[in-house]
Amino acid sequence: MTFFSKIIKPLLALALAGAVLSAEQGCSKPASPPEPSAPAAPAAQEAKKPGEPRTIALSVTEKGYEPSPVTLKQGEPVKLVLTRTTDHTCATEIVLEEYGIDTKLPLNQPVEVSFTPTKTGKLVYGCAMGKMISGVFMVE
Ligand SMILES: [Cu+2]
Repeated sequence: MTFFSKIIKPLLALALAGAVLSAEQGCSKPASPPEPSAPAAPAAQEAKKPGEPRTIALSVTEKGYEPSPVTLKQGEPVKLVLTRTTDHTCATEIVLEEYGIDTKLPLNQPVEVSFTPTKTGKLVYGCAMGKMISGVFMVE
Protein backbone atom coordinates (compact mmCIF):
# COMPACT_ATOMS: atom_id res chain seq x y z
CA MET A 1 0.00 0.00 0.00
CA THR A 2 2.92 2.36 -0.44
CA PHE A 3 1.48 3.81 -3.60
CA PHE A 4 -1.75 4.65 -1.84
CA SER A 5 -0.01 6.25 1.10
CA LYS A 6 2.28 8.14 -1.27
CA ILE A 7 -0.79 9.67 -2.88
CA ILE A 8 -2.83 10.08 0.27
CA LYS A 9 -0.13 11.65 2.45
CA PRO A 10 0.49 14.62 0.19
CA LEU A 11 -3.24 15.04 -0.23
CA LEU A 12 -3.69 14.97 3.52
CA ALA A 13 -0.84 17.40 3.92
CA LEU A 14 -2.41 19.71 1.37
CA ALA A 15 -5.77 19.43 3.01
CA LEU A 16 -4.24 20.16 6.42
CA ALA A 17 -2.27 23.05 5.01
CA GLY A 18 -5.41 24.36 3.43
CA ALA A 19 -7.30 24.08 6.68
CA VAL A 20 -4.52 25.87 8.54
CA LEU A 21 -4.35 28.59 5.91
CA SER A 22 -8.06 29.21 5.97
CA ALA A 23 -8.02 29.18 9.76
CA GLU A 24 -5.20 31.70 9.74
CA GLN A 25 -7.05 33.85 7.25
CA GLY A 26 -10.06 33.71 9.51
CA CYS A 27 -7.97 34.80 12.47
CA SER A 28 -5.95 37.41 10.64
CA LYS A 29 -8.97 39.27 9.33
CA PRO A 30 -8.69 42.78 10.66
CA ALA A 31 -11.09 43.16 13.54
CA SER A 32 -12.57 46.32 12.09
CA PRO A 33 -15.71 47.58 13.79
CA PRO A 34 -18.81 47.37 11.63
CA GLU A 35 -19.07 50.44 9.46
CA PRO A 36 -22.11 52.51 10.24
CA SER A 37 -24.38 52.38 7.21
CA ALA A 38 -24.76 56.16 7.29
CA PRO A 39 -23.15 58.95 9.31
CA ALA A 40 -25.11 59.80 12.43
CA ALA A 41 -27.94 62.09 11.46
CA PRO A 42 -27.71 65.52 13.04
CA ALA A 43 -30.23 66.16 15.78
CA ALA A 44 -33.52 67.30 14.35
CA GLN A 45 -33.62 71.06 14.34
CA GLU A 46 -36.37 72.64 16.34
CA ALA A 47 -38.72 74.90 14.50
CA LYS A 48 -38.14 77.58 17.09
CA LYS A 49 -34.51 78.63 17.41
CA PRO A 50 -33.30 79.89 20.76
CA GLY A 51 -33.84 83.61 21.08
CA GLU A 52 -36.59 83.66 18.49
CA PRO A 53 -40.04 84.60 19.66
CA ARG A 54 -42.81 82.08 19.87
CA THR A 55 -45.34 82.82 17.15
CA ILE A 56 -49.02 82.87 18.10
CA ALA A 57 -51.65 83.23 15.40
CA LEU A 58 -54.77 85.06 16.51
CA SER A 59 -57.90 85.72 14.51
CA VAL A 60 -60.34 88.51 15.12
CA THR A 61 -63.72 87.14 14.16
CA GLU A 62 -67.31 88.00 14.98
CA LYS A 63 -66.78 86.05 18.20
CA GLY A 64 -63.88 88.27 19.14
CA TYR A 65 -60.20 87.45 19.53
CA GLU A 66 -59.53 83.75 18.98
CA PRO A 67 -58.18 81.65 20.49
CA SER A 68 -58.53 82.96 24.01
CA PRO A 69 -57.25 82.46 26.61
CA VAL A 70 -53.71 81.72 25.44
CA THR A 71 -51.07 80.70 27.95
CA LEU A 72 -47.75 82.56 27.74
CA LYS A 73 -44.53 82.09 29.65
CA GLN A 74 -43.03 84.87 31.66
CA GLY A 75 -39.88 86.10 29.94
CA GLU A 76 -40.55 84.24 26.70
CA PRO A 77 -40.82 86.63 23.74
CA VAL A 78 -43.94 86.15 21.66
CA LYS A 79 -44.86 87.33 18.21
CA LEU A 80 -48.59 87.64 17.73
CA VAL A 81 -49.81 87.39 14.18
CA LEU A 82 -53.27 88.89 14.20
CA THR A 83 -55.66 88.62 11.30
CA ARG A 84 -58.97 90.38 11.47
CA THR A 85 -61.48 88.53 9.34
CA THR A 86 -64.66 90.45 10.04
CA ASP A 87 -65.80 94.00 9.57
CA HIS A 88 -68.86 93.50 11.76
CA THR A 89 -67.34 94.30 15.15
CA CYS A 90 -65.52 97.23 16.63
CA ALA A 91 -62.43 95.12 17.28
CA THR A 92 -60.38 96.81 14.58
CA GLU A 93 -57.23 97.01 16.65
CA ILE A 94 -55.44 95.41 19.56
CA VAL A 95 -54.77 97.38 22.70
CA LEU A 96 -52.53 96.11 25.45
CA GLU A 97 -51.41 99.13 27.46
CA GLU A 98 -49.11 97.19 29.77
CA TYR A 99 -46.76 96.64 26.83
CA GLY A 100 -47.47 99.85 24.92
CA ILE A 101 -49.43 98.08 22.23
CA ASP A 102 -52.13 99.90 20.29
CA THR A 103 -52.10 98.55 16.78
CA LYS A 104 -54.65 98.84 14.00
CA LEU A 105 -55.74 95.60 12.39
CA PRO A 106 -56.61 96.07 8.74
CA LEU A 107 -59.15 93.59 7.40
CA ASN A 108 -57.66 90.29 6.22
CA GLN A 109 -54.08 91.47 6.61
CA PRO A 110 -51.87 89.65 9.12
CA VAL A 111 -50.28 92.11 11.53
CA GLU A 112 -47.34 91.22 13.73
CA VAL A 113 -47.18 92.44 17.30
CA SER A 114 -44.26 91.38 19.48
CA PHE A 115 -43.75 91.67 23.19
CA THR A 116 -42.29 89.76 26.12
CA PRO A 117 -44.51 89.22 29.13
CA THR A 118 -42.57 90.27 32.23
CA LYS A 119 -45.20 89.60 34.88
CA THR A 120 -47.22 86.52 35.61
CA GLY A 121 -50.97 86.60 35.80
CA LYS A 122 -53.91 87.49 33.62
CA LEU A 123 -53.34 89.92 30.79
CA VAL A 124 -56.40 91.35 29.06
CA TYR A 125 -56.13 92.93 25.65
CA GLY A 126 -58.93 94.15 23.48
CA CYS A 127 -60.50 96.75 21.28
CA ALA A 128 -59.91 100.45 21.61
CA MET A 129 -63.21 101.10 23.37
CA GLY A 130 -62.32 99.97 26.85
CA LYS A 131 -61.85 96.39 25.66
CA MET A 132 -65.54 95.84 25.08
CA ILE A 133 -64.31 92.97 22.97
CA SER A 134 -61.35 91.32 24.59
CA GLY A 135 -59.04 88.38 24.76
CA VAL A 136 -56.90 87.00 27.53
CA PHE A 137 -53.32 85.86 27.97
CA MET A 138 -52.50 83.81 31.04
CA VAL A 139 -48.84 84.42 31.86
CA GLU A 140 -47.23 81.64 33.87
CU1 LIG B 1 -64.96 97.97 20.91
